[in-house]
Amino acid sequence: MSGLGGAGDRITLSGVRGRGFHGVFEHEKREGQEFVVDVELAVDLSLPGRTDDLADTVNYGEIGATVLARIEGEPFDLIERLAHVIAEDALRHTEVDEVAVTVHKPQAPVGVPFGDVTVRVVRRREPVPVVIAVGANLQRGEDFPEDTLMFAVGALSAEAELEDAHESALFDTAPVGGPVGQPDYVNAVVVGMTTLSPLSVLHRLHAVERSFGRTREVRWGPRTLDLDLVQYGDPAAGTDVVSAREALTLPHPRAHERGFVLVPWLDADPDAVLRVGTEVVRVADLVAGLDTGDVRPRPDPDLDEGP
Ligand code: A4P
Ligand code: MG
Repeated sequence: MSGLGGAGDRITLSGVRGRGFHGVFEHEKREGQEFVVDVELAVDLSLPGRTDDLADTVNYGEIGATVLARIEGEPFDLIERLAHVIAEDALRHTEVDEVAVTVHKPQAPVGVPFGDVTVRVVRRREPVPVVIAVGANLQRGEDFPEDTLMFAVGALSAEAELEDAHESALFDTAPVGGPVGQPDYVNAVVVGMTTLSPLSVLHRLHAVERSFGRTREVRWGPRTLDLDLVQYGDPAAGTDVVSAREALTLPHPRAHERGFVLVPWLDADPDAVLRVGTEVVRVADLVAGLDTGDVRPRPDPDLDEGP
């Protein structure tokens, strides 16, 4: 389980200190005093553990600099407010699932002899919509791609902690790119809400891929299961995350031109919108502008084919 209540990975930076002017009294705003801040971040550290690459984790130097800027910056009346804005800053990092911030004010005007006074806040992300594209074109043991797809869609909701998840119908689609002669794909799209960070969602998708026997050999090559994070957040509300990093590219850079993503997505959510560069575009409009002849709804095996 991730999150500060669970047993997941953590980055902790404690004792960041600086002079600030926070407090309700006039002399506090005028003379200032010392504030000390501890930050605890719930972050999935499995990827940087494997890659040894700073780009795959949260740089604690950046966290420290932001905390110090808040201590020394705009004066607030309450340390509750200072803790809150520091937590909000931390959650802007795409790796951070949850944060705990403790603000110490050891020279606070308490009126009695005391050791320290602290405020601790714990903040998680607000739920945001996510769009996940699912594709498969290889048989795995006894399971045909459509079976793998159905199982994977079932596993996704729990693994990526999706609320209100629902999925599109299945579509048979011609392969785009990759080696000549690879089999047709079965594709679907799952939409739901999550409080996980974007990077955690992607790691969870990789875990589901692995549990269905996915190996990475040929780019755009045939696969037992491919899960892509198409969009995180709502571009219409400005809560979507845009990222050009190799480890996390958002929105998915090719989604806007791919019938095998857009047609199932429209089926799952007729009002869907996608960020394309600086524009926010209706998925229905993108589909209308595409030749989608090679994306066909899969016949329902329970229905009679008719005469
Ligand atoms: N990565 C970074 N950002 C993301 C993101 N938002 N979603 C990283 C998913 N992965 C992301 O992905 C390559 C690397 O991108 C990973 O390290 C991941 O962490 P991959 O899944 O290993 O490789 P891939 O799927 O072969 O490449 P890519 O670029 O994701 O290909 P696409 O665009 O997913 O295309 N034709 C049909 N008809 N149906 C299909 O489903 N799929 C593909 C794959 C090609 N042709 C297809 C279909
Ligand atoms: Mg992929």
